Amino acid sequence: MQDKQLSKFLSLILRHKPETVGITLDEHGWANVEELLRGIRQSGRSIDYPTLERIVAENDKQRFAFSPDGKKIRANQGHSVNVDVELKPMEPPEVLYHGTVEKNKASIEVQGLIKGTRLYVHLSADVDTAMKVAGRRKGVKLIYEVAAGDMSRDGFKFYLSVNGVWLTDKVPCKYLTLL
Ligand code: HQG
Repeated sequence: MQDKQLSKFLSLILRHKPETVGITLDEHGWANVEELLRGIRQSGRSIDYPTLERIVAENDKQRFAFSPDGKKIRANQGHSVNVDVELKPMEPPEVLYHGTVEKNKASIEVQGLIKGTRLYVHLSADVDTAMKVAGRRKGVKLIYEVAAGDMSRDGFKFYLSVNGVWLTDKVPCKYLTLL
């Protein structure tokens, strides 16, 4: 299996469905590397420690991180399972961006941005990155500018994942501008 497919499978396991390979995540989202490798192999895919190291090191968005001793691994963001990856609240820049597609527009303009199945709403620091997020979906791409500075002054908390994704609980409509 190609690294890219294994990387997607890792995202599924470490963000959403660890049970797919018969493992559990601890409260901070860590999986035991030995158990993970064993579980992936038992699912019929071939993987070894050097391959996992390579996938983590070469991942275009640095989606995964090893613990300092290399014995545990977790996803840096994007979870739907309820884990605490120890994000620190952080002062956001004045504006952030969210990429989406046209079919969500009507609903977003009534409800604002909501987190759906994930633990947070995901925001990008620049338009290019937001465009890439939107680009994974079919349909006309839309970019919303988020008045993150105003939100912060109004008491909303922001977190920055170790791989540079901004996270917050929700974004009410009044902080959104369609670009
Ligand atoms: C949309 C990527 C209707 C929202 C990124 C999005 C991120 C609404 C979809 C991570 C809505 C949720 C997350 C509302 C939001 N009505 N639709 N009120 N509010 N939406 O996948 O932000 O490449 O859960 O616009 O970088 O697309 O996977 O979130 O289209 O980190 O590593 O509901 O995925 O990372 O979709 O992306 P998602 P997202 P990776």
